[in-house]
Amino acid sequence: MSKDLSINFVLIKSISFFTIMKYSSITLLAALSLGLYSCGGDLPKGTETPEFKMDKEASVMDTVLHLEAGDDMKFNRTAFTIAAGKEVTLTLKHTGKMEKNAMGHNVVILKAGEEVRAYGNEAQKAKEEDYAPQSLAAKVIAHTKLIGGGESTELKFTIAEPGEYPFLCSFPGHYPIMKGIITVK
Ligand SMILES: [Cu+2]
Repeated sequence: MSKDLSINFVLIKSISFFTIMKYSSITLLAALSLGLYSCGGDLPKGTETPEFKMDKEASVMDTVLHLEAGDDMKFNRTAFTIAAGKEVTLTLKHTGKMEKNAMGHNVVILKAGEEVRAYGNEAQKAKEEDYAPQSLAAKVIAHTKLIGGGESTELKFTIAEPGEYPFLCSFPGHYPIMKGIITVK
């Protein structure tokens, strides 16, 4: 604004030269405001390209599921969408410091229709099997091992049938908070 005012002031003295300056400053301002508009996300109609739409669609499917949980007993994500019949990798990282005995985490993926609560209630009794007992294996698609602070583990699995597959951490008392859904499409 002050730049414009000074230009206007000098205009009185030397009109012919500063008329050019003034016009170029208007052009600059117009360019700047156009730039601001496009940053604001209010794009004019017709500027959304087909490529952009394709990217949006592709990012909906997860191919690697990165899960993290710390001593705060929470998963960093609770919803994933994967493609039916395609192998995916799930990684689990324990970002906390507590030991496996006190704050262990795992990921158990249940079959569609199984309940986190029902599974978690039974599984948490099976300390000697790291809370993923063989007796409940029929309800499970796959599960990671149980890990403590600073550890990581990973798991590869494929789900053929579309549906909603619940997952949980089956360490005692964790499943009411540490749970989520993997949607298979
Ligand atoms: Cu846990």
